[in-house]
Amino acid sequence: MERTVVLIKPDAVKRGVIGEIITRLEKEGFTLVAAKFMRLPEDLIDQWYYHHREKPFFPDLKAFMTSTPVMAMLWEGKDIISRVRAICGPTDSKKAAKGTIRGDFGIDVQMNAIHASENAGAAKQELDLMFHPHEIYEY
Ligand code: IDP
Ligand code: MG
Repeated sequence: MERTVVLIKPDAVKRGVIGEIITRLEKEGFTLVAAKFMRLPEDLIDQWYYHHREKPFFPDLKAFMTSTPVMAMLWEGKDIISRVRAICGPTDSKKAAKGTIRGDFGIDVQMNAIHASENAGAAKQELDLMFHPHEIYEY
């Protein structure tokens, strides 16, 4: 079964919609297999967003991502990577349709409520960065 890494980002944590976002994933029929509420270390963010390290917005993104703990989760389901990306909506919350997670809970292009792995390679890398094998529930 396919797995994807989801982070509920600091803007959504501050707004108190962790539960609502988890409910949406549960209603899709996906299974939660690992979770932790934690403040991300800076070196983890450097690896997570390695492809953005030269962008002008990177220092700001890093400050945002460490401003509160995030809810880091591993979810499992059929075709889950593309299905979660679809219910997330596009990166810019202002362009995201109502009914998508970013459309309903995001604020702008940076504060967009949620991270979801982009493809299978990213999902594997993010899983390895975020979770130890003993933190993952095997049904
Ligand atoms: P994604 O999260 O939709 O995959 P990416 O392009 O991979 O989008 O960017 C990672 C994260 O970096 C975004 O979710 C957002 O928080 C932040 N970000 C992306 N582009 C911008 C920008 O132009 N300004 C500020 N933050 C950005
Ligand atoms: Mg991305």
